[in-house]
Amino acid sequence: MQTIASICTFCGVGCGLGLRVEDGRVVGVEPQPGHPVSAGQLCAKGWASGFAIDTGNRLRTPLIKEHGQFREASWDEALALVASEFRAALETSGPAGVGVISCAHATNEDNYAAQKFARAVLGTANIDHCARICHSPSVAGLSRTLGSGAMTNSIADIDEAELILVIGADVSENHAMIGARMLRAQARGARLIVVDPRRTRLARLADQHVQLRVGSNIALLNGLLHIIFANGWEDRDFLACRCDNEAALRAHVRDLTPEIISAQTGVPVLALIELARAYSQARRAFIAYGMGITQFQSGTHNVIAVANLALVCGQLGRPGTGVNPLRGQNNVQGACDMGCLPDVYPGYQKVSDPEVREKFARAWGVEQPPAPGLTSLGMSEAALRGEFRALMVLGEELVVTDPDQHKLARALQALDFLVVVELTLSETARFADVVLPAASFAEKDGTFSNCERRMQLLHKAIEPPGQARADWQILAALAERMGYGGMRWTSAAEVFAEMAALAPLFSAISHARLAPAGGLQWPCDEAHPAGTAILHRHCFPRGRAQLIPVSQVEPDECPDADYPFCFTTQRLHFHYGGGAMTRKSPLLEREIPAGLLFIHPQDAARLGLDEAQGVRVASRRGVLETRAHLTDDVPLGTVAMPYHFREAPCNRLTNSAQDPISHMPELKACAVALTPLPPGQVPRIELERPQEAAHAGL
Ligand SMILES: Nc1nc2c(c(=O)[nH]1)N[C@H]1C(S)=C(S)[C@@H](COP(=O)(O)OP(=O)(O)OC[C@H]3O[C@@H](n4cnc5c(=O)[nH]c(N)nc54)[C@H](O)[C@@H]3O)O[C@H]1N2
Ligand SMILES: Nc1nc2c(c(=O)[nH]1)N[C@H]1C(S)=C(S)[C@@H](COP(=O)(O)OP(=O)(O)OC[C@H]3O[C@@H](n4cnc5c(=O)[nH]c(N)nc54)[C@H](O)[C@@H]3O)O[C@H]1N2
Ligand code: SF4
Ligand SMILES: [Mo]
Repeated sequence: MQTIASICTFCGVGCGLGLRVEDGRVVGVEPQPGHPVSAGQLCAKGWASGFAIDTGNRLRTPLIKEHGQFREASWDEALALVASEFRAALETSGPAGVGVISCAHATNEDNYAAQKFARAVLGTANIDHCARICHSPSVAGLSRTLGSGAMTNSIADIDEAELILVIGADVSENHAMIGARMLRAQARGARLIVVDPRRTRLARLADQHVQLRVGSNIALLNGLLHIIFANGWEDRDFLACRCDNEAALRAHVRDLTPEIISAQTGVPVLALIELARAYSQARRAFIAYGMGITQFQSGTHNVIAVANLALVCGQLGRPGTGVNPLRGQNNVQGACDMGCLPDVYPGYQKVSDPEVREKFARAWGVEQPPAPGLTSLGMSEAALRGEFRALMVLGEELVVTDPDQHKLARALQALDFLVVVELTLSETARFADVVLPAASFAEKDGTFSNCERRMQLLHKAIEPPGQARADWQILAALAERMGYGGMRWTSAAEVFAEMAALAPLFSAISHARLAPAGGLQWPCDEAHPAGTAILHRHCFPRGRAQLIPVSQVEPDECPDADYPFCFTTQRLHFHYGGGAMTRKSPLLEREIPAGLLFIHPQDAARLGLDEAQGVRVASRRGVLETRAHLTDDVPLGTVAMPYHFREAPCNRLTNSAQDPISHMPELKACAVALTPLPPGQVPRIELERPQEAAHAGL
């Protein structure tokens, strides 16, 4: 038996794994001792990684759909078909009518190849991935205020903090090893404050739980600034030396008294004052935030409001401080770093800059699209308008994870051609004309970037099942078919070297330098050969930081007489994303095997709804049935559902209203109506598949 060093394929913490291999199979998983992030530990999902790549239901050959049924095909036939369909779409509607959605579970090398395939082979700027519906507001908001959209500090900084402020993140469920670190820091004396409408496990253990109303983040953060300025608790030196626009921000919050803010947020005045004092007066205060900040139509402004608070209090650029967006997927930081976004090339070099376009045109030998492209939701909206024809999706379960499932299903139906590159026949793959089998993380070499900007090497432990290949190899083969010879790489290390030569942020990183375990944090270049643990120590990439006044925006859809409950969505520790990788594990599935609706016992009593009783949940966009779970962890008038269960797809209900800056949809708030099912009636499980519903015109 051999143990091969790898990195967990689930969340952005980036824990170090050892894959135990026997007879060409992964037979077990162990934590990497001494790993800089996980220090020899793993959460329940990490331990269950073997199931994520289980060969039981993995795709082994390409599939082509004929008369509504898939049949097996050779790589030769499948690639020829994909190439000819993309050519046909390009002829009819030009580069604007084709696009690629990349995969935040795949490696940096896969993601570099995906954006190069889009930009150099298809000649389109339409390239995006799930960061759109995750931390795109962080990229937009933090680049405007600080000049860089990633975590400013490192996970280890939690140990240095005197105060840890968690806003809109359920850390012990979703970034378990970071949650555990926060609790250890608290045990050593750090103060832990959680700002969340739900009483999460971490909130229950915190020194203060600030239970604000869903969607009232900006009101709360502006209210804290008012209190801080009114009491002279701001960091005057930091403001004077490092920030622009202080006067405008002061004027903006002058009238936002604690009484007004308390009425808007539902947080008592004294709790507001306690929080403002504790955060501003701590010597080192670390902010971590998540989807409770970003997944709103005001997502970018929510992020700006968080940055304003940290800047005004000078809680940046030092150990134990910072503004730290907890990136979600194991390699979502990397997919952004690699330029799988419609407005930036690898290393955040802007598409709108003619010199940058010229640089990539020269390097790749192909003229570059002149302007930023469509976002993922932009592509589906263009498909509904008949302006977008052919789409490649690499490992994203859009049908379960995008908002407004019926609308998304109609958009996929409206395409002339869909190719999905996946590990298994996912719900999204069922819509495809061609499905291509991808290698999982255990079956390829490459790198992942965790949420603290740490690039880490993973090693191929086993052969992929059947004819499956790494995403970059599939993209390179397709490029060749389409007459482009610029992707003839022979190894993942070679892909990485090409990328690093074009992206100054990563210029001193290579597979060889990453080989000793532990990884390197970018920026890592000639000036910082050992990487950078803390950003913005002496100055910001944009020089001085920009304070930007922002105002409270209510959710697009608020409860009313027809849809009287506020509906929000969340995650569960034992499941992941659309469920494709965790629901195969009997251990994880045993913990929570089905969808559920969390509702306050008083709301349930008013409706006559008992624990575990079936309930119909309807929004303006769709309806589903599931079971109620009564808990006062959710506030009165608000109900919550996890999004992992395709049989109870909460995204059938969610709203696709978007942030005008980042195009993030409002996944954290819409309005629903509830109707209890007769006692004893089992909720209708969604056996009907979304593509059949789309055919029926739903
Ligand atoms: N087990 C597990 N872990 C995961 C994932 C998974 O699917 N399963 N997914 C990964 C991914 S992709 C991501 S992005 C991360 C996400 O990790 P988190 O950011 O922790 O994700 P959520 O649980 O969706 O939302 C966080 C919290 O926001 C709160 N919230 C809702 N509305 C508001 C509001 O108006 N204000 C505030 N302050 N809070 C609000 C919710 O109650 C919830 O507790 O997790 C990663 N880790
Ligand atoms: N209502 C609601 N909806 C949400 C959210 C929410 O909080 N509420 N959160 C949103 C967020 S933050 C996110 S990030 C998205 C996540 O949305 P998705 O990215 O769609 O979710 P995952 O389930 O992580 O899907 C990943 C797919 O990648 C495949 N895969 C894994 N490794 C590889 C690989 O190496 N190559 C290829 N080709 N495929 C691979 C897996 O088989 C799986 O099907 O969901 C979003 N949707
Ligand atoms: S905390 Fe995240 S990276 Fe670490 S083992 Fe759990 S799922 Fe994997
Ligand atoms: Mo995410």
